[in-house]
Amino acid sequence: MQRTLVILKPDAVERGLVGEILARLEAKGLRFERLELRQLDKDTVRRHYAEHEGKPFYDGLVGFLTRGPVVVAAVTGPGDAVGAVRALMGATDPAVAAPGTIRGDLAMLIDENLIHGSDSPGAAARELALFFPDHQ
Ligand code: DGI
Repeated sequence: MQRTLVILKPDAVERGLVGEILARLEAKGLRFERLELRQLDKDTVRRHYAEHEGKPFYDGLVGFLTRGPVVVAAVTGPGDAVGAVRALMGATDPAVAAPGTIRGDLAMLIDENLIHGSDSPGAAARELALFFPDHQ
C-alpha cells in the first residue's frame, strides 16, 4: 500500500466537481483514509509550494489556493498510488492534458487546474505530514 496527498483546489469546489473527481479516484481503486473540506491559510500553502517560491506565478498560486475551501485527502491504494493519481490528473497545463484525464476533460487553464497530487513518495510523506500531522 502507498499513500499520497490529494487536494481538490477551490475551482473544483466552486464548480461542483468534487463528486466527479473523487468518483474517478475511487473507480480507479484508490481509497480515502482522510477526507476533509478545509479553508487553507497562506502559510500552509506557501510551505506546500515552497519549491515554487520566487517564480512569477507563486503569489497568484497562493492566492488561488486560499480563495475558498478545498478538499484535502489522504489517499491510499495497492501498488503505485502516487503514480495512479498523477496519471488520472493529467499534465499540469490543462491545455495539453490528454483527454480522459481530470485536467484534460474538465479544465482549461493552468491557473485553475482543479487538483493537486504528490509527485513522488517522498513528496507524499512530506505533504501528508503538513496537512494531516496527526495521521500515522
Ligand atoms: O504537480 P502539478 O500541479 O502538476 O505541477 P507543479 O507542481 O509543477 O506546479 C504546481 C502548480 O503551480 C500547478 O498545478 C499550477 C501552478 N503552475 C505551475 N507552473 C506554472 C503554474 N502556474 C502558472 N500560471 N504558470 C506556470 O508555468
